[in-house]
Amino acid sequence: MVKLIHMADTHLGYKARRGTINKWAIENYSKPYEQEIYDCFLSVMEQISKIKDIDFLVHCGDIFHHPSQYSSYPPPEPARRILIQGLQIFFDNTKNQIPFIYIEGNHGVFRGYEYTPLESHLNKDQYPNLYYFKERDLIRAIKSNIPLSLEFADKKVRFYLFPYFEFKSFETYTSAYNNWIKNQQPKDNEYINIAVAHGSASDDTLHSKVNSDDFNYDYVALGHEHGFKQLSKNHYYSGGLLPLNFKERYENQGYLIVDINESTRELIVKRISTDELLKRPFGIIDIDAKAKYSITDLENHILNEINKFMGEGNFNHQTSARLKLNIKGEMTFEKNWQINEMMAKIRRNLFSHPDEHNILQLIWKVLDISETLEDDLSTGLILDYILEKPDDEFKTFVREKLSEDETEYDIEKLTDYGMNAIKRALRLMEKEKEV
Ligand SMILES: [Mn+2]
Repeated sequence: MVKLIHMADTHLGYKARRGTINKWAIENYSKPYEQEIYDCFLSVMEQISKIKDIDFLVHCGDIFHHPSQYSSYPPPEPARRILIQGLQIFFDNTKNQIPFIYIEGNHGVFRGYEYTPLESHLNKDQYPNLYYFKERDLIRAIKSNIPLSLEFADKKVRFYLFPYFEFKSFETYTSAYNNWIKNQQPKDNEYINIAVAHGSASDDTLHSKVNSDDFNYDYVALGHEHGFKQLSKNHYYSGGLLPLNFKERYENQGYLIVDINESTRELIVKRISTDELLKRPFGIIDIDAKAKYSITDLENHILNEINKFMGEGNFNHQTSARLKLNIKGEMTFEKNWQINEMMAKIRRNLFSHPDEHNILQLIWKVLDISETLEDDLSTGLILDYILEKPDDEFKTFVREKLSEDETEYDIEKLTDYGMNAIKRALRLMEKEKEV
């Protein structure tokens, strides 16, 4: 048996920022939920390093949360220290005998730089059994048309590495990648062949050869999707260690212990759940904003719901609740406005009396049930942000500009493009708000 531990997407340094109380964070180095991820990571490293007969630890990317697409800050100092501590625990307990294989994901890398926080923020050369692969290694392999792989002759195990690669942003490399990837096809069955990748078919960041059974890998260890997922007989996402945001609340987090039989290549995959370590309520509450409710009725109803999470009446950073209210109903512009005002007031009152409750985060979303999801992005949302009749106003603008220029273009088509650009930008903004 070859035994490997598969983990991914730890996102050290992630902070729940939006609508959180500053209590505890002010007098401490980290924020409450940020600290919870650190604690969880350290206990997982402790656990893993004590599992009997493990051969490899594989981490499929995003060990740091920062920098990311939305923030160019380096990992916060506690994140750096915790990673060093975690590595120390692992290598000490395994007496430096077990390889730790890490590939970069899309988080925790400086965009446009050759070095990464793993190099600038810790001394990776200090760990002789840490194997590290980044985008630059991938590009070098592509350019020289050689495999990006790692062989352990003593154990007869071979890893094929696929650090994160954004095909959309590097179109010039895409065809080169397509040519190169044949190098990543296992050359024999004598070795156990394992692919390690950060990416997902859902956002076009996982190559079809890795996503399929074409190359006959014995196991494919995946990162980037934050919940446990089995894609096929031997393709697995381990998920991260804790849900980061409300979207991830009902996905399963943890790590995997994978046993591979040398002769039959049969897999035994055991999931160790870590999301159960969450000691705090982390809930999405649906609020029905009935048409007959006055704003006071609604406020009382909401206070009732929040009261269920008030706890013992004293803020505790380890057990305080993270709450999101989805307030649904038929909305007028005025009602939407009133609800936002009311919620801001409720949160302000709550957070100015930290001795009376145990709530860490309170956020909300107002949903107009008369709009479909599609409409929500085209008219509803644009209306909230910018214009009353975006299509018409945009068309008028385009027409004016074109007549000034005395050029002839297809106004309908240009309006279409413009609207698409706005929708795309809004989708990004909405996505950013979620994390
Ligand atoms: Mn990722």
